[in-house]
Amino acid sequence: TAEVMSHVTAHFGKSLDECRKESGLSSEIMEEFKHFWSEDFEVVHRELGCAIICMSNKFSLLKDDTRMHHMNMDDYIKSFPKGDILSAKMVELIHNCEKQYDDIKDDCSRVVKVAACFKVDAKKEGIAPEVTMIEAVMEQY
Ligand code: BOM
Repeated sequence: TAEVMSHVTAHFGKSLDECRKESGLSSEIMEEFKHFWSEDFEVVHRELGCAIICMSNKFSLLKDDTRMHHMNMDDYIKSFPKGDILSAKMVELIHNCEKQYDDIKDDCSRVVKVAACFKVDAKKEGIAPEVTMIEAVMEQY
């Protein structure tokens, strides 16, 4: 659900600062990670893909081939309140997006495409949070 996704985003987003330098993601492109879900934020910058890789690595969410580690992602989502009702759907959506962009060799470019696809599909599924929902839980992390 969107509520659970707000918790995952609030926690995951905290690692952005640690990844800014190595990813080259400026605050002009993305001020805070919560804006990922904003209606008028476009998920297009290669640097955002690099940042998502760096952030995911903090939580061991990727395999050596820079694709999602299904079991670790499942465990990570389940660590949040009611995470068990989101985990399978989220892993499915991300994996479905990965399959669509598997031919892109550059890891950062591929991951930003996967992330954009995931944003669209999460909205379709009604599990995309509003930025205000993320703000409401951010202080818990
Ligand atoms: O193939 C690489 C898979 C990358 C997985 C991450 C995709 C989604 C990242 C953008 C959205 C984040 C929102 C919440 C935290 C997800 C872990």
